[in-house]
Amino acid sequence: MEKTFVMLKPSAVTRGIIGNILTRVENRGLKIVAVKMIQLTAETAGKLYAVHHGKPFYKNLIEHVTSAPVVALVVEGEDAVKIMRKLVGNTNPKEAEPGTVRGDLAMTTTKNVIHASDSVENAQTEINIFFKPQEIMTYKRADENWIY
Ligand code: FUP
Repeated sequence: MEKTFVMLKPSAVTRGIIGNILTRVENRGLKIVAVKMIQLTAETAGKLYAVHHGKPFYKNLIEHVTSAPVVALVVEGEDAVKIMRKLVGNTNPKEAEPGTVRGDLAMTTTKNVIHASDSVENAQTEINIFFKPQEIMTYKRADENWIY
C-alpha cells in the first residue's frame, strides 16, 4: 500500500466543497488515514512549494494557500500517488478533464482547489511536513475485500 499527501486548498474550504471532494476520494476506494484542518503559515506553505520559489506565480500561490484554512490529508491505497493525481486532473482547470476534481470544480490555476503529491518520494516529504507518525492511522475499510 502506498501513501500520498493531499491538501484541500482555501478555494475548496471556503466554497464548502470539502465533502464533495472527499466523497470522490472515498468512492474511488482510497482510504483516508489522516486528516486535519489548519491555517497555513507562509513558512509551512513555503516548505510545501519550495520547488516553485522564485517563479512568477509564487507570491499569488502563497497568498492563496494562506488566505483561509486548508484540509490536509494522508490518503492510502495501491498506487495512491498516481491514482490521486489522475483524480485531481491537470494543474490548469481549463485543461482538466471533466470527471476530475479540477475539471469539475475549478476555473483558475491559483484557485485549483486541491494539491496531491506528484511522486512517492515527494509524498513522504510532504506527509512529514504536516503529520507526526502517530497521527497517521491504520485500519481496514469494511469494503476492502470488494475493492481489491
Ligand atoms: P500541481 O502538481 O498540479 O499542483 O502543479 P504544480 O506543482 O506545477 O503547481 C503547484 C501550484 O502552483 C498549483 F497548484 C497552482 C500554482 N501554479 C500557478 O499558480 N501557476 C502556474 O503556472 C503553475 C502553478
